Amino acid sequence: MSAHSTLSTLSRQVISSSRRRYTVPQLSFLSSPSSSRLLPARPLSTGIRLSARTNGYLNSRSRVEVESRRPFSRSATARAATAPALAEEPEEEIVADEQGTLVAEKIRNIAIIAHVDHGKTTLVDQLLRQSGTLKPNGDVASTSTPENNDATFGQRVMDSNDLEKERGITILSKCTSIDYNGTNINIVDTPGHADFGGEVERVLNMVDGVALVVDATDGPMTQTRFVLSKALARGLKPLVVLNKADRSTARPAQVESDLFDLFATLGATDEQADYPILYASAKQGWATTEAPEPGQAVTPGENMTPLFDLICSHVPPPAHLDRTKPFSMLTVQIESDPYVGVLYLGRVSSGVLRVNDTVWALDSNGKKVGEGKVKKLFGRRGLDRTEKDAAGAGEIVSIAGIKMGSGGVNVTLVHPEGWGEEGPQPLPTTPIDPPTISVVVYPNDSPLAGQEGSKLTSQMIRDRIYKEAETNVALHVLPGPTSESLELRGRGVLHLGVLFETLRREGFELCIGPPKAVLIPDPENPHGMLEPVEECTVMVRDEYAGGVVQKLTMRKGEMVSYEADDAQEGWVRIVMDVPARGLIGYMAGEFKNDVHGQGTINHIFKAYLPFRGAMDTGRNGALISMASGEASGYAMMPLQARGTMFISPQIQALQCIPGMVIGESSKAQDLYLNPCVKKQLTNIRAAGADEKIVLASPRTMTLEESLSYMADDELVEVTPKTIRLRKLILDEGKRKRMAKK
Ligand SMILES: Nc1nc2c(ncn2[C@@H]2O[C@H](COP(=O)(O)OP(=O)(O)OP(=O)(O)O)[C@@H](O)[C@H]2O)c(=O)[nH]1
Ligand SMILES: [Mg+2]
Repeated sequence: MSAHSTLSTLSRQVISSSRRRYTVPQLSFLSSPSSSRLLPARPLSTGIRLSARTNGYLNSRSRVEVESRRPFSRSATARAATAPALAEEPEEEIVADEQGTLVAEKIRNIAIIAHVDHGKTTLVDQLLRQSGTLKPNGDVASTSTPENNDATFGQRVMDSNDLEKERGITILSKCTSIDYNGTNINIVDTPGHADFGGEVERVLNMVDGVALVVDATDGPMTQTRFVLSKALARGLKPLVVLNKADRSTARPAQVESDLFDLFATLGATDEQADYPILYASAKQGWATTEAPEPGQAVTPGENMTPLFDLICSHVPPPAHLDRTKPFSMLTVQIESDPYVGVLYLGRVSSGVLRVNDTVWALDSNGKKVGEGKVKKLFGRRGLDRTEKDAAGAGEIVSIAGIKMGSGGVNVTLVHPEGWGEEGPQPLPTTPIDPPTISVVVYPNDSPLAGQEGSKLTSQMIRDRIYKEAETNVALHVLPGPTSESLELRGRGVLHLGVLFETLRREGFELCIGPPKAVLIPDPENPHGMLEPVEECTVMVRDEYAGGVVQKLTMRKGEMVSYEADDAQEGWVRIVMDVPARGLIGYMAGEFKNDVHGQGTINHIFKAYLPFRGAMDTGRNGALISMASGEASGYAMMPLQARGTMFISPQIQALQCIPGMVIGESSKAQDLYLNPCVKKQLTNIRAAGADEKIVLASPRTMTLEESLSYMADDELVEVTPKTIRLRKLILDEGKRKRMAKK
């Protein structure tokens, strides 16, 4: 395509709308015939002015004032339905300079950050819809209502991989791009779960601003603090969206005040603390700058226009990046495409990159780790990739054609020439927080190994895990205690659990040891160790608070504060410092039972503190199978009195092996049982009816729950179809001998 030469003859040129589009394969159903349109959006309906004044609540800070130039009069029902219609009006087009790159002043790069479930992905959905980037499935303009709007467009479209859809959470950061009145806005949706904090840290490299989303009921939570502290440390100026303002429980005044305190505690500069606030409902598709009267609900806005405008006015364009220097870019993510192979995603840091340019890859020490000719260059439009001929500093692009031996993330791509005597240098990378949890992974040595999976050897597991560590920045891989094993370190059980879940779907079989906290030597005490301690915030109904505090104290937790929650009557907010190893078992299952489903628990890494000694997790002995074969209801019925079962032949036919943990005993000692006895059949007909077999429902555990539950001498055996909790040493005699030593 000779677009580059054509473009160079013109001083200002509208990017060709006939440019080829590449659709990300798994999302191809979302592309539409008219999607080559570059700019949707109606002309600006509002103008934004930032001004500082007292906000009427507890703190004095800035507020955005919007002068509405076009009165909206539609009803609330029509509000979300207008999203597709917004795109039908005349477009203002994005302009490129004579090199074919986007003008830096017309680019905005922003990350959406927040605590888990505060509505980041839902917000990105609305921005995609209302900018006209995401087209509805079919012609729905006349039938669309807020109620069916999600079905029309697809819900949380950015959560695109299988695990994300299943769990309803974001795991990987993802980038999308929309055009709004001539401005190209690149939006990065980030995960909110503490275990995926590394993902947030790495994408902050790529943006010039952040939208901090805060739930208007919950207020700032642990992960709000974490992501905000990372953004502030990078000198970014956040804008704040108080989301879920539609809920009747919203308490914007209190949340605003808490948020201001948080900014102050985290040492925000005056400029950063002068953040603008929007009140929004991502679900209903509106944002407004109008602060509610004290004690009143937020008056719903019309649409997301105030947020679009605020992004354009508050986030600085990447104009500070020098386009006259040679090209350089730090890679942030690796993507793969069935047609063009591996793609490296990042924001161009300097210069201009064109197709066919030669590029070197440098690791963080400046060593050359790869090179190649740029085969393809892609920008983004919604969920699709769009091909480009050139990209200038500030643009977020994916590059195909570079070959690297290993690595791929945090690698600097540079033009080899033009750097003077020193030659090309790597771009600085910000170190991210170290992992706190470690597990050991072994190949599957069970008698049933190889029946379900196809990838069994330690070499296959090793290769795959090392490959994962190249892109999963918070994952560290070390040699394990045996030659066949590996030690994996991650941010939490969920972080590692998601990796194992991915592996088993790829056909791997492996055995995973119990998660342990990563201990480090104490510099002040040559015989002591330091362990990671987490600040744990529990919101719970007051009748269950005592039980939670007791359990966390047993796990060496120390009380920081205990106070009634302002938001909900009858609830308390407890903050305790608990060693990370104490939370492993508790968070997954026990907490849910203790609070009868009425509570939340969140944690954030606090510090490495002196080891607090052995702890009692209160787990009883195990019910261990001593036979192999399929478990039978006939055998299990009388065994139920011994404790809680983890398996039930009435729910799932499961092969047992000797040494498998089939339940938790009601006593402290382990018990050996035979769950596989079959009723002997004779040819003599019994006079009476057979005894009816009634089994209690078993306690079924997910992979992460099993990891959290397991004891030190146990393993979780993971195969594509089965998760089996078992003893490390399957043979009873050998295990007892080892225990005595
Ligand atoms: N009432 C109401 N619910 C909302 C709003 N925004 C999001 N939700 C709901 O909140 C839940 C979580 O939304 P997500 O968009 O997945 O939250 P997230 O921040 O992306 O979550 P993670 O990526 O897992 O951290 C979903 O059930 C949404 O429907 C809102 O404005 N109002
Ligand atoms: Mg999300």
